[in-house]
Amino acid sequence: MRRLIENNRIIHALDIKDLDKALEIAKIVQGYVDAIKVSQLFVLRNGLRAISKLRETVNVPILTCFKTADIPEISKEMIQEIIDAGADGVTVHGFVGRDVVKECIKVANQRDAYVFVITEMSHPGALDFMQKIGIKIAKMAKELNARGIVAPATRPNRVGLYRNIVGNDMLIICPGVGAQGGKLGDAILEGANFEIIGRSIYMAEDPRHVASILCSQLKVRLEESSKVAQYRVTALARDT
Ligand code: NUP
Repeated sequence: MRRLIENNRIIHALDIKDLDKALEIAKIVQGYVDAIKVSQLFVLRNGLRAISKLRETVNVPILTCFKTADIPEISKEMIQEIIDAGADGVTVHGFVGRDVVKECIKVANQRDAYVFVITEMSHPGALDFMQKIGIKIAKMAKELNARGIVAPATRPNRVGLYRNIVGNDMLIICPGVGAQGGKLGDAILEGANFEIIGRSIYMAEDPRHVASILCSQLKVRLEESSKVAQYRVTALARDT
């Protein structure tokens, strides 16, 4: 399995219809992102084989977000199929409960793949039901030793709350930057490991250029804020 490395700290969500175009974009942006993520839509349109084709095209990990949410016996087989098709990581909904998440983690661990448990989604409707149970889901994910969670870049303050719950041993990946209104870097500054960006990159006229710009803007933002943080620490130290 390919490992996630915090280099550019961007995961590209490639929800594009045409497989050849998707492979082309994956190839040209891979130097600026740390993983490529595909959704169920990608497989519905292009077939399960498209995951391994994508994996053969790039060197970065391939994450899938099928948001598995069935009974344990079915969910675990779904996870198994997705990983066997070439995914380095999968997602499972947390709201379906402990038994499902536990089975999915077990199967993924046997194959050395990442499991991310979805806490609270990034769209406005997540406020209807999901947000109310998100913290409980994060606690469960930690207890079950999931590799990570998915949290909303559209609500960076929530990312901070989730980081406090899961501690530093778990990964937090955050969709919602760009097209959904999340600001580049906000989620990472609140404790996320990676931000997921889809349309802002693949719908651009020049996806490679946009990916490179986002990548350098994020680096600058993170460097500047660590300088600010250092400055504040020094300033506080002077006060004592
Ligand atoms: O809460 C979630 N929000 C979300 O947007 C969980 C997700 N998996 N996603 C996915 O992230 C969504 O399916 C899409 O693939 C990507 C965001 O893409 P974009 O809004 O940057 O185009």
